[in-house]
Amino acid sequence: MERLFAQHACREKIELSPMWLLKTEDAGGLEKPEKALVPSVWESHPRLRNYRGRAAYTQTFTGGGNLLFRFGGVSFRAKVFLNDVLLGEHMDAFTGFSVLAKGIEEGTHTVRVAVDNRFGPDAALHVPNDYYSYGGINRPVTVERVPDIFLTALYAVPECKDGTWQVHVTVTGRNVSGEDGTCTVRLFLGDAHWEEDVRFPAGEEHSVRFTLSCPEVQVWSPETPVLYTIRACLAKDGEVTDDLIERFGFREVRILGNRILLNGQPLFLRGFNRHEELGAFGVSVPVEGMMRDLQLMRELGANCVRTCHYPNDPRFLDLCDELGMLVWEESHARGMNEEKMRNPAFMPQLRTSTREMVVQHINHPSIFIWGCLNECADDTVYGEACYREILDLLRSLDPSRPVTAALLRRPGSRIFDAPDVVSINTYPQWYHNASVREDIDDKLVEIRKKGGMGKPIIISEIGGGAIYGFHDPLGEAKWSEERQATILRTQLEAILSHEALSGVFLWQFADVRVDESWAMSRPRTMNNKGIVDEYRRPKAAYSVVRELFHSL
Ligand code: ADA
Repeated sequence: MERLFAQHACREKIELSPMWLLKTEDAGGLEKPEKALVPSVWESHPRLRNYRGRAAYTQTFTGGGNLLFRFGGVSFRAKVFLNDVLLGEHMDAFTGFSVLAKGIEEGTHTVRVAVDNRFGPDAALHVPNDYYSYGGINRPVTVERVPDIFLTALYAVPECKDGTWQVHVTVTGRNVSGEDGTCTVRLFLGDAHWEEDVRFPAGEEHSVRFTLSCPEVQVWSPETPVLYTIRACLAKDGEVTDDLIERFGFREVRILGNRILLNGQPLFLRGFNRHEELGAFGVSVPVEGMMRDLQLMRELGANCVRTCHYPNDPRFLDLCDELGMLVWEESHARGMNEEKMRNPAFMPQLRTSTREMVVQHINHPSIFIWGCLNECADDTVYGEACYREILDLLRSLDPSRPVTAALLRRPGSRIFDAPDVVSINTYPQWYHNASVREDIDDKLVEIRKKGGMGKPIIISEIGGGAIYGFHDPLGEAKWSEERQATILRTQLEAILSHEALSGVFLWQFADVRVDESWAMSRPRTMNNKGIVDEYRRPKAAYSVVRELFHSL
């Protein structure tokens, strides 16, 4: 199941067995090929827990025609072969991609995915980091049989104009034949339908736009997460040849002065930073685990989640749409200094991650803000230019949502004027001993002085660590559950009573694995700042957060 709803009513899907054959190629791997479930990361295999290298996943299936292979995510270099012919490649674990095999004869075929999670200069975003870069096919794979002209995207962006809702729809089709072709594009939304004859030039992708007026709709909100289904069809000589189904919601996010408005009402964000990771499953989180995380967050009184530091599985976003959980989604990049940002591969890969995130996730009503470039070199001239470019790219890809970036906790940022919402990561009481109120007030002075005056401000990270099960009778020792609970209480009380702030994302929801190079400052080679551990066992801070989030 790659989504929580069917994306096609008429396109033929070729069922692949979830059981693939995995063969590793480097030291520390398997001696013999073994069966492996897809999706999953190879680190979930007890012998591959620390394997960093190359591997191949193979699978046979029966089918033919134009075959579209869609990958939700491969961590983190992928090359896809059909019967040993290279179809395409992709870099980065956190966005989907597809490859097409044209005019394949009916029969039994072998698909092979060569995966590589070794670090290297060609991988500018996947670097040894304060989270783990896993190996494997981490999100679902589908194979579909498509006609020569088929649908590749359906965007539905709602707008409330003079009190009336409309939705701007873009339907994109691709013609993979050698000749221009004309199809009827039909759109269905509720009881209404629209259609237009469209010419698709040979060998190209072509889009057509509709603005649909929707006078009577139910608005999506965290309390009433009402979703609408829209279906686009292609028809030829009266017969439907392809279709694509998407879900969206009618809701509006606006910035008014220093407040973020959702459907005209000011938002106060109470949320968590959540890495896409669950215990031994690593970054390949089963959908049941995603749902449970969201249930825990709701139980804790949260209304939002930040997908630090990369785009998430669309199934997680589907669940957020369903449950009314607001999402800050950000493209991939964490903690890059100027040297890393100057890697020639950095900006091209970041642009791709940003573009793929927005075009793949634009329909999710739960996403209320786009983010980028967590704690990179926003205090240097070069870094500033990168931030400005990516924030502008986000705006140009989707003018309907505000943009932000979680900035360094040290002073000197050059870009407080650039985002629509200013977001700050700070760890008073954990990394430094300042009073929380004074620490935040100092930062507010700096933000206002340097171009952020009048904008909404969010604390995008704050927290402290605890090792699950480590108790200090005096409650004073760092890494004890008691000390973490005290720190979070002090931090949250200061933030929740601060009139100038628009919300907080606690760092972090659950403990996560980190790269070994971080081990000396990260006991257990984990980032232990979760209020639950990697298996979601609550620490003492859990009930503190629940009490304070619910007190609002
Ligand atoms: C930063 C960073 C996080 C994490 C955190 C921490 O704010 O954005 O990814 O590393 O610090 O735990 O120190």
